[in-house]
Amino acid sequence: MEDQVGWAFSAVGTPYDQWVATSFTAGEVAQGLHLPAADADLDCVSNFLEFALGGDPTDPASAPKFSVAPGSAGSLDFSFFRARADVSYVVERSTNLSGWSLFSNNPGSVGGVVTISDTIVPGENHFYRLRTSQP
Ligand SMILES: [Ca+2]
Repeated sequence: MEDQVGWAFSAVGTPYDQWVATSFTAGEVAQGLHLPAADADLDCVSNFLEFALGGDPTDPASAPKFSVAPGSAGSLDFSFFRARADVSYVVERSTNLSGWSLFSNNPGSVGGVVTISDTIVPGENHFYRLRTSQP
């Protein structure tokens, strides 16, 4: 006769924790390379932004997944890959890098490239930033 006792469990945590489990080795986690503000592959994109934009945090060739480029006549296109349903994406715009205003809140669809167009105003600077957070 033989008795067996076993346990089955799965890791429970935030979606970021689950992403860490599939993106980093135990050795990398032990070194703290998995932390949201860290930049494990030294591509100047934080791990959390890699998570939000669908990047590979251990491959510097996978970034960046956002851009600003001329659009149709008289416009400028700001684009990024919206990878996650559980992340808030807020695009802000500034004309002077000190005062920022909301330009778009969670635009586009999850799993696709989001492009936001802005009208070019002659003689006016436009700066954009993407703020990502997890509720
Ligand atoms: Ca990175």
